[in-house]
Amino acid sequence: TPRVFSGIKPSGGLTLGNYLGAIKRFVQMQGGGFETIYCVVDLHAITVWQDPKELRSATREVAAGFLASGIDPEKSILFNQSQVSQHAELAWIFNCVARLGWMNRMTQFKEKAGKNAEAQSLGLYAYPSLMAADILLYHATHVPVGEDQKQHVELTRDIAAKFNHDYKVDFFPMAEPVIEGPAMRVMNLRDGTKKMSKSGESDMERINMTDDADTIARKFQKARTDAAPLPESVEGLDGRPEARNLVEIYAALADITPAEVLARYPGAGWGTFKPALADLAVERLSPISGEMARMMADPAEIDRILARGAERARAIAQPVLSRTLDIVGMVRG
Ligand code: AQP
Repeated sequence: TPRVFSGIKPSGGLTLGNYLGAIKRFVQMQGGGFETIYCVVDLHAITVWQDPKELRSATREVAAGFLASGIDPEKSILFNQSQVSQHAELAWIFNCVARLGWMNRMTQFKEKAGKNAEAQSLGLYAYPSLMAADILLYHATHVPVGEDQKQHVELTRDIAAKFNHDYKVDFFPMAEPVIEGPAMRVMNLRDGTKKMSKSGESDMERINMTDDADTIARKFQKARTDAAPLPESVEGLDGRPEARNLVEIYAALADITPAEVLARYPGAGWGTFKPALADLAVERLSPISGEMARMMADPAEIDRILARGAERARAIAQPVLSRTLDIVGMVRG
């Protein structure tokens, strides 16, 4: 059976971007003829500074977000990365396969590092190599990700191909990025040209999965837009990134197309559309945030689920790592 792997970094609380761009599709893939493995990638989170207490809490919050959105720990394997040490071990091998030139082309590093690349951790630079290990450790064939992660999945294919070529084996499969649907890139509410991020500066630029109804309404109300009303057709959204973003968020939440959203609100002004969007968001998110709050009140249950998931993950990962070490020529007793 085809195998899905994907992960989310506990570098803060979950956003609407993580939900629409990732978790919602993870849930759809579960039981859809795939074996599904989902990971809270805590080793990736520490590539930038994380306060230990906040990291622990964010790890549990992301896990609760998965579970509350419909990830069933019986149907999927759900765990946090650091409990399966094989990820870090395989990443080291891949650090020796990947080329510096490949890493230098990664746009996410350039965006995150900005002008200050010299001050970044070595881990942030090597991030894509750990991500390749995450995927290839399970011989995953399908990797559902947002548009922004596509380049990293392509690098994973390059690493797999070079490993297979150098060691003259046909061992690691070529993983496919799975990118589809509207609102795959949810943008910042204050600047429609930037993506909505967990770690963005201002809380007003994102919807957090734990925001209450009033906060969600206020954030959409204050979301930046131009003054023009909604256009008649989707072509009319060209050159209007903030308007496009709000229409696409509505579409993704309602499971309809952006054209259908515009047909539902012909020529509407923001005074009409923003409250409608806020109501829809609250309707869709509040059952999830309610369940997340319930789970977070008893983190022992979350920890048990993650530990059990890690045990199942190791059962797949260890044979793949052992075989890799054999191929590379490591002596093992
Ligand atoms: N704004 C977004 N729109 C659509 N998809 C998104 N994803 C993240 N933001 C958006 C998708 O969520 C998954 C998990 O992402 P991640 O947490 O591993 O890393 P990220 O993409 O770097 O997420 P953030 O929120 O921007 O975190 P920070 O601020 O810490 O860097 C991925 O599939 C991603 O595409």
